[in-house]
Amino acid sequence: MLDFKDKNILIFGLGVSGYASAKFLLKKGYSVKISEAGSDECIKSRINTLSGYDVEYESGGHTAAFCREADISIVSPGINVDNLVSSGILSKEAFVIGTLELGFLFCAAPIIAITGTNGKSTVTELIGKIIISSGRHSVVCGNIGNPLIGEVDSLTKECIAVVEVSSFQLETIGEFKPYVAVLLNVTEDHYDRHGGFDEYKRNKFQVFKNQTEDDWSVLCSDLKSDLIGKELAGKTLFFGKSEVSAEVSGEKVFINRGNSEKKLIVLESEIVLRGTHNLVNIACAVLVADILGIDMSVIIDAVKTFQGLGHRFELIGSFQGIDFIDDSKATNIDATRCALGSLEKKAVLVAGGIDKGGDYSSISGLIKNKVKAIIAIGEAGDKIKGIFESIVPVFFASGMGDAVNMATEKARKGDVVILSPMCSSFDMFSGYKERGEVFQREVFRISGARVETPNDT
Ligand code: UMA
Ligand code: ADP
Repeated sequence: MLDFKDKNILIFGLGVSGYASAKFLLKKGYSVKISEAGSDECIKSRINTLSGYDVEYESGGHTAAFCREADISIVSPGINVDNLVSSGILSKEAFVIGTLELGFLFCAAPIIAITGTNGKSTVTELIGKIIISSGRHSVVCGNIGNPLIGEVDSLTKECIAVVEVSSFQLETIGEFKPYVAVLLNVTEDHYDRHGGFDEYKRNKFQVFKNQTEDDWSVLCSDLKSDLIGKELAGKTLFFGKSEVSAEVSGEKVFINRGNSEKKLIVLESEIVLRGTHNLVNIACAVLVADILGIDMSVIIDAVKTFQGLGHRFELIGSFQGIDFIDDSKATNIDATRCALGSLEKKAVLVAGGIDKGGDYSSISGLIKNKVKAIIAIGEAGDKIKGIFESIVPVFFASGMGDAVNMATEKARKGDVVILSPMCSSFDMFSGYKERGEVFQREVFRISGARVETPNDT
């Protein structure tokens, strides 16, 4: 394993993962410097908390003078290493790992890594829930919010780390080797960081890169063709629509592994999650749990009681016969494609934010069939209008309050108002969570009272 002793370690970024990395290494007595581009109150308070340790830092920007002498650079996932090199902050030869790799190097527990464009958090949470229900200790972490390095102190080899892994994190792995690696799907996203689809897809397959025959590689059947002519080193299983180990057929999920007979696991009507994409997510989680040897009755119970996560195709209630759905976490086009595809009613779609470079016109057919009007918000508003205005009326809204007012005005009894933005949120909000919360607050405001929630009888 990489030796950190007597090395000059430099951490780039004092966000959630950089801060957790700094605390971990400093507690272990390693020599750490921190370089951070920002200098807001949160950064100041983090630096203050670390002031009891012997730590050097620079904030408000990265400088070559401060950064160049490092033996090991640990980079937060939001920072593009190529930019650090092209701006002369790091030399081409610098030894760089990401904060995920750091977590892996110190993690005693076997890792289940879940990556993909969409569904990562849902599948990560569900697998975590199933493992806990089986009585084993499991921690859910990674891109979902709490970095692996912040959890490793509590992880023994008897536990299981269920880690959501992003494409940004996969850029800076070295030895990262999950016992089970899952690739859910690869569709357009993050072109602003990864250049194009081929590069983005190559990056996603990195999750399998260090696996050996003792490990398991689990992929969606749509990705079978990507394996033609090459084999993964791990034992490879597929989930998805046909001839797979965990199969979605109509509204049913089956498991179909080894010598056992194909077995029905669950019907769509028995679960809380909605939409075919969630049946596929469930098939994936069931397959991983089966690999771990968890009793099928425990798996089925956990799946049936899984409530899903907020802001993901979440029905928040109905007002004047109009359903309001918060799908704020739909930060790319495919997530919105799945949301619209799952709707049986006509929709007024609230969309926009920061454009990530995908091809919106790929969902023109769905927009035509399912959407009666689009309320465009944020920086991508113009682009969205340009692409869809020949198909449906598109209106600009100045903010979320305005958007909810306009959407409710355009919708009629029996319709759906759905926030499914296809874009990231940082032009208007601190993240998808705040965007969803503001949407929900505005829905409650216009309803003048509590809307009927799905739990009302
Ligand atoms: N910074 C610099 N230099 C730069 C750019 C940023 O110093 O050139 C600083 C910022 O000022 C800030 C810090 O770096 O203080 C932020 O670091 P970061 O962007 O890597 O974010 P963290 O707070 O460490 O959170 C990261 C993930 N963020 C990203 O990948 C952008 C979180 O995923 C993750 O939950 C967390 O680690 C714990 O593992 C967020 C995310 O948006 C939710 N992920 C993307 C996604 O899901 O689409 C990939
Ligand atoms: P991630 O962590 O990959 O962003 P989430 O589970 O948070 O995934 O869901 C993000 C968005 O993607 C939500 O809008 C959700 O409805 C949608 N989604 C969930 N699973 C899938 C899937 N398998 N395929 C496409 N979209 C999905």
